[in-house]
Amino acid sequence: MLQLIENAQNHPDRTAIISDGQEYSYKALFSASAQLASLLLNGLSDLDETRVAFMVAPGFDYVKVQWAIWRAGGIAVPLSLSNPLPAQEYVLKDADCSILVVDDYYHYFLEPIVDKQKIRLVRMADLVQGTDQTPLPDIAKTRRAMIIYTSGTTGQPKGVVTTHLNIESQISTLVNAWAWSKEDRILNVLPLHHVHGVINVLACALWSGACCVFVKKFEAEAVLKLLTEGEINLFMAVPTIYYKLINHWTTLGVDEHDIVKTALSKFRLMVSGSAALPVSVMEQWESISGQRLLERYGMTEIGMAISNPYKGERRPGHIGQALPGMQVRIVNETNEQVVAGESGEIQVKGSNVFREYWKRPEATSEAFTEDGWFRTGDVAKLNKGSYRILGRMSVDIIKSGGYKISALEIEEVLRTHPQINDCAVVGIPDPEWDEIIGASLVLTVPQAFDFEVLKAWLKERLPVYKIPRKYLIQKDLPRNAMGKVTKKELKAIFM
Ligand code: MCA
Ligand code: AMP
Repeated sequence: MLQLIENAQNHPDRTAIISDGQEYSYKALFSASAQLASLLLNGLSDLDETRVAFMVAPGFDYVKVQWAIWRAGGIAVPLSLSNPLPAQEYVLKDADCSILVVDDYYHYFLEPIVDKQKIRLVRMADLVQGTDQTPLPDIAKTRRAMIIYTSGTTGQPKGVVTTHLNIESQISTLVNAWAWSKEDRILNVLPLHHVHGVINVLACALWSGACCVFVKKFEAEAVLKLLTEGEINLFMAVPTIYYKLINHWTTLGVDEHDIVKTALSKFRLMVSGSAALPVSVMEQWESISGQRLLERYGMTEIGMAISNPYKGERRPGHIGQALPGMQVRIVNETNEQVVAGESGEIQVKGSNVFREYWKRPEATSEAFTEDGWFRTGDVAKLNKGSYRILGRMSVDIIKSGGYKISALEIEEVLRTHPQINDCAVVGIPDPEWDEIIGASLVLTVPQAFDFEVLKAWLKERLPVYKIPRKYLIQKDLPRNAMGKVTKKELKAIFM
């Protein structure tokens, strides 16, 4: 049996999940996921790595579906809750999903594309109490477990495939490094189609017999209130979320400041990651909450690789040391390891590292060196025993609100607009979002152009965080002698 699910049997009566104001025990999760697994199997003995997409709101039902897919032998493909239809369609098609599980709310949203995909639709409402439970298959841990879509230096997002072994390794690394225990109670505010929310928060909690409390969506006022109620002792978020919480805190009075500080200083741990944590945010948060944030570094393909220590110095502007079991090296352009203090690409090895990009053998082999190191594309240096991120190798990778975004993907969409002749997209530094997206446009008829109309047009094609926030109309894009757009120059114009 998978370790995560076996662990659940050690504490059947503990509360696993709190969502929509209701508490659900591990026993309830165990039995509800077995029932749903039977329904997914639909008479088969094993789903044999069938891709099962699911679009279910954060909460008990989400976890029930994830566990059911794994217990039935399928590959879990969590869909973003904010992607517009074309982006959902892309994932369903790219991952060759043959089953789609939806709750009623998302059913109506996805309905227009379900028929086209010839996919078996399972609605949560179809699961009536008392559904017969069939025997569930034994799952070898080397089997594929999950596909998470991530953007890269290719136009379209790629599916990152992890096995059960990868996932178990990613979880146990963090459970040990950050001293998780069954007494922990974490608040999840992160989307559940990315490693940060799925592994670091949810899976680590459930592996440990701890409790995961869900809110449907991040909202600074409500979240700060929940954090101060004394029920939660662990929190993990992207820097943008800490920035937004700090902003909200500034609107409160002195009495409320005292309440916040008293409550938050009792937390066991608060973690930041997915993007660089500005030193100013770390310092402000420490003075507000008494918590020195633990910054760590990871990636969809590798889980977490580098972390500041749980006990010991958490250095501002630094991501810490390699986590136990992870090998980390910094290499130069010729792929030779550099000495401490010199900068280069972070490369990583270890059982956390993913198996492949789904159906992309070339991209998979390009992502690894000949001797098996994963190339992260991030540039760092080792500074007095702690890694410090310096940036990314590709100017086409943008990080905004913790999301990784491909400039090329946005450019491809923009170029399909009838009034756009050419375009280039860059990330512009921003204190709240890390970067915001800037688009430089060469238009057919500049006079007749309306940005609000363009934004509405983009909203139907891209998730909200991929929509450019700044636009520049240019006669021509800046190019070098080879005709390549010089994005550094473009960035400078925006800034
Ligand atoms: C939304 N808005 C933005 C952006 N996103 N503006 C600029 N840049 C953006 N990226 C605007 C909207 O247009 C809207 O504007 C307003 O902000 C509110 O939009 P909403 O969608 O409600 O935003 P939000 O809910 O406040 O989102 C902020 C967020 C979210 C909570 C920080 O972005 C988030 O959940 N990020 C986490 C992503 C994550 O988990 N990444 C992990 C992947 P208006 O009001 O004008 O309409 S990385 C990973 O997993 C690796 C392994 C790792 O290391 O962790
Ligand atoms: P994703 O592909 O969405 O999993 O995002 C992974 C990327 O997030 C990494 O390659 C880094 O560029 C970035 N990242 C994650 N954690 C940190 C951090 N602590 N500091 C700077 N960048 C980070």
